[in-house]
Amino acid sequence: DIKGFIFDLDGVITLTSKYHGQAWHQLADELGVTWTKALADGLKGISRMDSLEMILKAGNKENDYTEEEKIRFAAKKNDNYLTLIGKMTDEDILPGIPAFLKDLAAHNYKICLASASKNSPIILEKLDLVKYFPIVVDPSKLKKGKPDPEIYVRGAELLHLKPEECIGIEDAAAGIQAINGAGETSIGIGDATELSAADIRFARTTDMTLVNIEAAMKI
Ligand code: B16
Ligand code: MG
Repeated sequence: DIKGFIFDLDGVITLTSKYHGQAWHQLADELGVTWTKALADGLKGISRMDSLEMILKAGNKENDYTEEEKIRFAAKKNDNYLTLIGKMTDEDILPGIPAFLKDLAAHNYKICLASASKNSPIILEKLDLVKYFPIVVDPSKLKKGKPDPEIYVRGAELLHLKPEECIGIEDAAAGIQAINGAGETSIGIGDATELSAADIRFARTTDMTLVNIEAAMKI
């Protein structure tokens, strides 16, 4: 039986990717790395330092900087990002998500957040969603980022549930891979081709309702 839902943040609850993109784009320009849509898409779900490595690699610059310089670049990106997300409000929650969370809580499902973002507590506060997410996986305590299953394994542990009792919700291929690897049921939100590995897929957040999930699987 399904007893818990483990949520990704960016692309599922809100669209922070545009702000991540803007902040990384600015840094890429400063480093002389050509910014492309493929690069922006590839960064979804990937940790901050892994994102920086990807950008440097795209510009053949992965060996050009010391670890110290890389940490400085990532900190600079994050400063820009924090400025960009500073104006977020509950209007930035994706459509259908507040109703879905309310429905889950009304049915006593356990809920937690499994975002790679170290900024997710700030974002949950800005979106006024802390009441639904008293439990948040701390990504700084994990050894590996998505697509490694660790973050979803940890999410189930924090909910005191077995993986098979959990549904994970993701918008990125790396995230679906992490959920599947953890032995949980995966819901993908978005493009069918990108999310072909998802157990259940919805084109948009408004389609993700308990009724539709029940129709896709018996819970
Ligand atoms: P931060 P998610 C991820 O969030 C983003 O998709 C990814 O682009 C970002 O680099 C990562 O969080 C780390 O974020 O720099 O704020 O710690 O999709 O796992 O909710
Ligand atoms: Mg995501």
